Amino acid sequence: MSDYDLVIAGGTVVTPAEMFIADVGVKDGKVAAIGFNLRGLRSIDANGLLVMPGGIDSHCHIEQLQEGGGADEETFITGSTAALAGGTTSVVTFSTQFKGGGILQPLADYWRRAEQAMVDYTFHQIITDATDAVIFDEIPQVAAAGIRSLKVFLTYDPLHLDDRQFIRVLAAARRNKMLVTVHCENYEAINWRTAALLADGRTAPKYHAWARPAMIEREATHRAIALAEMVDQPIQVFHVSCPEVAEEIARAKARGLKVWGETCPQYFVLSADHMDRPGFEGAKFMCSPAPRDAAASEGLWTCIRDGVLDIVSSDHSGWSYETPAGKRVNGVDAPFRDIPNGVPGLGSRLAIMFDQAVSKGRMDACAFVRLIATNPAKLFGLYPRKGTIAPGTDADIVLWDPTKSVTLTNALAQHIIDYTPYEGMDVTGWPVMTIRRGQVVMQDGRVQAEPGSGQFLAREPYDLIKPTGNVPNGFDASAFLV
Ligand code: DUC
Ligand code: ZN
Ligand code: ZN
Repeated sequence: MSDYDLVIAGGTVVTPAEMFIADVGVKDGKVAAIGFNLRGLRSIDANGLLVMPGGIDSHCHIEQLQEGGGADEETFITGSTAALAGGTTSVVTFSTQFKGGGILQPLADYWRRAEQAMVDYTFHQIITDATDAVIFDEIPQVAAAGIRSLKVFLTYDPLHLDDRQFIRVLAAARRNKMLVTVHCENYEAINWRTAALLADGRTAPKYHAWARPAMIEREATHRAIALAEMVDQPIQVFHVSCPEVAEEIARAKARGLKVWGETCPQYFVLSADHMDRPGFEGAKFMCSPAPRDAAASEGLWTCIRDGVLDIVSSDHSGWSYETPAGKRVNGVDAPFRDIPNGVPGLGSRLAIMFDQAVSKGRMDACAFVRLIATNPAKLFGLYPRKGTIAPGTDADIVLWDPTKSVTLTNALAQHIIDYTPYEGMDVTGWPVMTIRRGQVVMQDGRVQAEPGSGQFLAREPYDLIKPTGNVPNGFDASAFLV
């Protein structure tokens, strides 16, 4: 008799806390038991493999709506394919707002697109125009729909918010039990340096990094933290590029503030030098904040070990290199200012980080699991349904061969973007099977899942993002609709 629909037999189960050899029994899409000699209708031999929670990519841009119509090239189907190929089973993507418009209509349009997903999904709601209607009327409806995180940009035309608008978003999040995620770079400083660089004829992709040095990321991070402290609103600083910025988060954490930090694979394996390739080639590596240097990359490991940075997400962002609407939308001679930012990395996030973290001996597989699955689940209100392997959790599992060496190529990434910035990089450790809610959806690189088989992950209010209760003078200004 079979007690389980599926048994993953004899692998090394990796949880955020420990590693042990056991069988995992799956029933009705959930982990039902961890033990020995479990019997299932189907059994998968995981001997010699790591059995880890499916990755959660809590920051990726998939089919994001564009102003004037249309959407990013990466669709929910192609993005899901890349995710599942790379061992990621859940994503958090972005519903956006266009200045002068509301958030509910684009959210409805975006949600319809997301229903094609083959991974489980939820959204961050981007706020680019903090009008009374958005702040007092629409954000409460977004929260009620189960979307518990907002995203704001402190730079980028036409997305950026000024401090007053940012404070209003923080207060709205506090009232509606949401987390605020922040893109921290100083808008005016970037514009000023950009103008000077262009005036000096320095237009090539490498000057992208010159326009946005680390201190302008640090300044915005400091400001975001100070304003969040004033409102008593938890925040997560997105895509921290270097230790100098992470120091601001470390100081906030040391003072007991609810501030968390995310970084991305590109800040470990790319540097500003990549943007100095001949001709237009450097555009392939342009993202914001800009990758720094080898010392900064190495320093990020200390930030992770010290618990200052909590998450590694991809910030997957799709602009093909050869297509007219991609990186070269303004021509191959466009100044760096006019080249779209972002690098693809949804499918390669786990492989790069496993190689860097575990295969290169910087940390064990439990710590890796925390970075790519458990902490994203906890910080975005998906835990314990997602992010670990234990009885009652969704059976989102990646079987991982820790000894398999692979040279990364764009074809292996399985996204729609026509290049990967990681082309030719050697990694050790590779996903051989992905299981989503008990169903095998990737085996040996072949993704097999029905469009629309991903589920929307509605998020209830959760304890981690409760305010601390400390506001200046004991006066909670967020209670007033100003
Ligand atoms: N930076 C972002 O903030 N978003 C997408 C791409 C990028 O480089
Ligand atoms: Zn950003
Ligand atoms: Zn982003």
